Amino acid sequence: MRRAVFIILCFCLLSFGCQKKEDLIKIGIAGPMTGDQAKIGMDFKNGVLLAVEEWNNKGGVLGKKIEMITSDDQHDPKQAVSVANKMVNDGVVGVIGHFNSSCSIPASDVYNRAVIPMITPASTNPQLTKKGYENVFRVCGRDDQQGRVASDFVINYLKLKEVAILHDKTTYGQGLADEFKKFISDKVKVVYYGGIVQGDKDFKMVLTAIKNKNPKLIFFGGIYPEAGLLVREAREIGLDAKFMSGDGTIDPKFIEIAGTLAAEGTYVTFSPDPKNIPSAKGFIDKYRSRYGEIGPYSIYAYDAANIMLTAIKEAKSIEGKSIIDMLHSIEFNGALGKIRFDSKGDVTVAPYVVWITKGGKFEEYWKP
Ligand code: ABU
Repeated sequence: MRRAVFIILCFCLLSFGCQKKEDLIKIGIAGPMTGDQAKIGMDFKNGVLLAVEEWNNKGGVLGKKIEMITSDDQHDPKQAVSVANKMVNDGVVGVIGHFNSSCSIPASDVYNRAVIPMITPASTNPQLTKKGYENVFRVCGRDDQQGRVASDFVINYLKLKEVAILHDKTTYGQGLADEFKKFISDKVKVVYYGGIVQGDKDFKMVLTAIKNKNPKLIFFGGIYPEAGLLVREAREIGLDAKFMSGDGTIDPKFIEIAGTLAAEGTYVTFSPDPKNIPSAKGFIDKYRSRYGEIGPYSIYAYDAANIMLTAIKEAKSIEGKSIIDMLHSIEFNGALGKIRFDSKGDVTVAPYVVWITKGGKFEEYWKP
């Protein structure tokens, strides 16, 4: 008898301290949790975890504890659809994710059919919110906005006349490269335009072709693993054109892969430094003491989770339509400041700036 009681007690402790499954509200978090973009996945996960723990410490939401369901999409669109279906079947009431636009866009079809809200912290391709889905939101800006700022910087600040444009053939990478090209083409000669394959390691052939065109700057639409290799290999073959990229490159891993010396002076577009945003201080201190330096999208994941949970609380419901309507109607006080969504699910303010790498770190450099 005593043995049976012991077994039951152990079972209860393992099951969220005797919390019954129906007493839990499930929130999905999806991104690249393994592989070469796993650093971003961890940043997402840590940001959401911090928010969920804060809510749970205050009693959860609607009187229920919050459970995080973490899904690894491996930055693969097919895997993203598969994990989206699994999370829907598992009963998530909202999803924070995905990271890659190439994953968020197909996964959004799944969440839309299931009438489940998704908030991506980082997918910037304009197509995501052009589909007319009411359930889709992002707390970051769009690539048409950062492409414009990048071109403004090259034309009016650097005053360059010849550039090369490269991309990684993904929805995000090519999309951003094309936005940059669209804005720059009137004033600047594009001496090279082409794509590389994500996951490749040796880019010396394409870099040699670019070197022969003598551009003053290479703009790359893509993510930090390839960006880091491109810069390292460009310097190795004596290609010393300036290097510029977008928000997919602003990660310490970029500098680690490129090497501090090769990475020095690289420009990237991203939102302003949260260290200068008073409302972000509490988050930064808590995150640092727990996980170390904040990643570029940690704070976006944290705000996305808080926004989702606030909408559930204000809607007094876990029904998808009610949460979605609430997300469209209220203004949120996030760590990043006030956040409001427009009718498409985009943030109403997306202030991109240019950052630079100096001495092995990124710092804010130029405002349009
Ligand atoms: N915006 C950074 C990279 C993520 C994506 O949009 O694909």
